[in-house]
Amino acid sequence: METIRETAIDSERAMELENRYGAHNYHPLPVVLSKGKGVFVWDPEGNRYYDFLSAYSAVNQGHCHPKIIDALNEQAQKLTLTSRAFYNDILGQYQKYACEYFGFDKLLPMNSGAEAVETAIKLCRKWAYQKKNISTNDAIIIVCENNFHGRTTTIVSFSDDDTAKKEYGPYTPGFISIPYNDAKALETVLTNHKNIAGFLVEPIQGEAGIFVPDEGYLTACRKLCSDHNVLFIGDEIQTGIARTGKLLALDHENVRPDILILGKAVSGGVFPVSAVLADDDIMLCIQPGEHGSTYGGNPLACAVAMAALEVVNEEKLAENAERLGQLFRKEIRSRHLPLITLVRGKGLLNAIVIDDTPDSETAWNICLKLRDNGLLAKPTHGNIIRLAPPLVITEDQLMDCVEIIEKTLKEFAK
Ligand code: IF1
Repeated sequence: METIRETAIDSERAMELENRYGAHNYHPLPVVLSKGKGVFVWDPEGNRYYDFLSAYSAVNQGHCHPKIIDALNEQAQKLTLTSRAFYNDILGQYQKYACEYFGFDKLLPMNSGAEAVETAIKLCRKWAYQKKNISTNDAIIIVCENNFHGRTTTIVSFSDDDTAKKEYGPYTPGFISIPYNDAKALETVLTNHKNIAGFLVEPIQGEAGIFVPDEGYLTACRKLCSDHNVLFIGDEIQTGIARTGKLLALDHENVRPDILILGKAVSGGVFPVSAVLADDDIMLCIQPGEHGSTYGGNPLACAVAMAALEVVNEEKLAENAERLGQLFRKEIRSRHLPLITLVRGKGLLNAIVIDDTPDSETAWNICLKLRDNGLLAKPTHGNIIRLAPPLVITEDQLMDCVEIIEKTLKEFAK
């Protein structure tokens, strides 16, 4: 019988199949990955690369971390999915572990990050009608310009990125957009509108190009939300799970959100897992039958997520990200590399801004050369290259990558 899967196909065949049979909703860098371990990925021809994207910060624990894979394999032999029509023997244990881990009363389990963001929006609106007495269907949630919170129709409704938004109307109402990193702008909207339910914010704007707000911005927004009885909703899907040098990016300012949104590395890149955490007075605004999903809270996800979170503590990934992030930015800055106008970031979530226009091909072409030199990265918008390795990277590996970046930029600048 012909095997369904063509074993050991080469890169060319893999790209040919994807281009022929796959939707063209991405423009991947021309490299094919067939194996991953720790900070490394390999193509079918056996070429090894440092992964400096980490699947957009989903693989913080490193590719195929043995502890997480073991948890997956063990649970997969027992029970993978029950739906929430019944209890199962691991969901409550995971919810307890995660609630104590992040310091909240309850956890609502979902699968993708966008689903968790949608859940947070629904929860915030419910709270507004039940607890803040905003008239039904009049709740407003404030978002920031240049946000990225996912790609559902409602989420792109409040995006200002035309590529993510155009031709997906009609759009969901109930959102006001304000400038990022401007607490005064938040105060103005809170003062001039009475139906504000929540403020949804990324502690660092990822897709926008790793924009780190001024020190104190998040603290000021937290206070404004408390003063105006508005829920502070922290989207830590990309910045959470030790990526920025603390467990959560909000921890750098000791800001506690009313609703915490997690995804990506909460499962170490092994399985789609996302979560919304909040205290009882908010979380219990959703009653049985009012929200859910087939896979949300499945036993496989719970086993994987618990292992992934344990790895963060056991291997001190936040401390490693903090120390090596400082080293990375210092090394890149001190070498005054050609074509780099600046390097910015926090922990191991960094980006270099390339000295060319956003619509130029330069950043893309630099990424092609980085690939040839054994390091995978991809531009975010235009001339910004995100550099975010798994948090298990060692100092020697990081310095090796700094050398690759220097070599590549010098070659490119010739
Ligand atoms: C793509 C980047 C984009 C996110 C934040 C929610 C979500 C994401 C802060 C939704 C997802 C991913 C999506 C992926 C590329 C990547 C990304 F910022 F990380 F680079 F697009 F902006 N909140 N970010 O970053 O989570 O539903 O994807 O699980 O869509 O191309 P998701």
